[in-house]
Amino acid sequence: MRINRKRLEESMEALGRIGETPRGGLTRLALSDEDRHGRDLLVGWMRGAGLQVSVDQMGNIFGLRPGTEALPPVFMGSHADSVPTGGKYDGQLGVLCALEAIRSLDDEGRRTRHPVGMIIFTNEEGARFQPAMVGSGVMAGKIPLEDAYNARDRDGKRLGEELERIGYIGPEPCIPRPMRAYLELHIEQGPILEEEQVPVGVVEGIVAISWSRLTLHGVQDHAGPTPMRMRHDALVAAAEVVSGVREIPRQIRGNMVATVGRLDVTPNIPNAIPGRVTMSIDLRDPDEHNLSRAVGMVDRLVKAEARREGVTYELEHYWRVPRTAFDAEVVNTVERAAKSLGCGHRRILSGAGHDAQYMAAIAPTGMIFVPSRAGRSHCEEELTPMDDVEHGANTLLLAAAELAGA
Ligand code: HGY
Ligand code: MN
Ligand code: MN
Repeated sequence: MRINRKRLEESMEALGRIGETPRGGLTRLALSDEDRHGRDLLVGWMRGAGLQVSVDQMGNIFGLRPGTEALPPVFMGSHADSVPTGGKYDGQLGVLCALEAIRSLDDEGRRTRHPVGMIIFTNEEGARFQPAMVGSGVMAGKIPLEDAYNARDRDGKRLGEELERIGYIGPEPCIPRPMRAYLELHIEQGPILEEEQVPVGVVEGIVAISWSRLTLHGVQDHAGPTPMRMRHDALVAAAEVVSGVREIPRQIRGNMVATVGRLDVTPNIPNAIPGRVTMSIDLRDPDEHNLSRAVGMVDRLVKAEARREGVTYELEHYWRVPRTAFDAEVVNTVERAAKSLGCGHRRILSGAGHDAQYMAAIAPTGMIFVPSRAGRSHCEEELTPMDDVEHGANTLLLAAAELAGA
């Protein structure tokens, strides 16, 4: 049993055109018009494949192919939203490979004991509305639905209203549901598989993640007449914090990563001393204890730099996802599927968060990685060669078929 490579490639091209950037990347932000357009296209394909389609309160979209017995389904899934000027593989590849696996079961006339389904999760990226992985987080009971609805984007738009606006607030409760297993195919977004020339990553788990939001309040003033001795410059304090955050992984050693990806300056003009700066702080480590130590180091760093510059601040560690281990039986099933295809494979830990991280809290979960060209992702250069996509998709098909009792 194999997937239909040509049909998969055509679906990738068609979906990839929705939100395509001039440089061939993708901007399809959660709950934007492009996201609605992509969702509509996917729902049309899911219905065309004979799936029973439903939508829950968070806009997560479910498609179900009946089994021969009324057993908990095997779900495959991922997300269809992207980061700004991102790539055409992050998330959408997993959704399309899930659909292709289901279509291939039909082509082969295969019945499965367990129903087989697919899920498209809302707002996995956390680019427009923070935090990330919100659709799966609410479903896993880790993020309250009201908190998700109250998240606001840069323009102050509320997630709940945007979900209403695009017509994807569904009637189904966004709560855990019985699952035989959850499987997610995703690009590695790092360099390991390509460096080792291995097409399939058998993902054993995901690192722990912490997101913080820092607001520094200085004294907005004129850039000319204000003597240096009088200044309380929020951007100078922020610059020290950015450098200090970059130093933390070196001090912690191990495999920590730290990123300040977002920085907003007010009033952000040449001739005013910045009065306010907000910034994001993203810390990740396979080791929970190291991550907690690093969060403490951020607290001390911000306190010291604020005092030095004479500014005040609010620092909120608002999102924490624990180091996640996937289900051994599912991981072994993925490995056996890759082996049966004769594909090179290796076990690997994910440095990126995924909806599977929350699904692991409510169902036996595993992931399949395919290589990223030069390890690049969250950029328009994101690419996975079609041969690798095919190996990954076939691994997904065989693993899902085995778990579903084909
Ligand atoms: O942040 C992440 O790791 C994912 O891309 N949302
Ligand atoms: Mn992703
Ligand atoms: Mn991503």
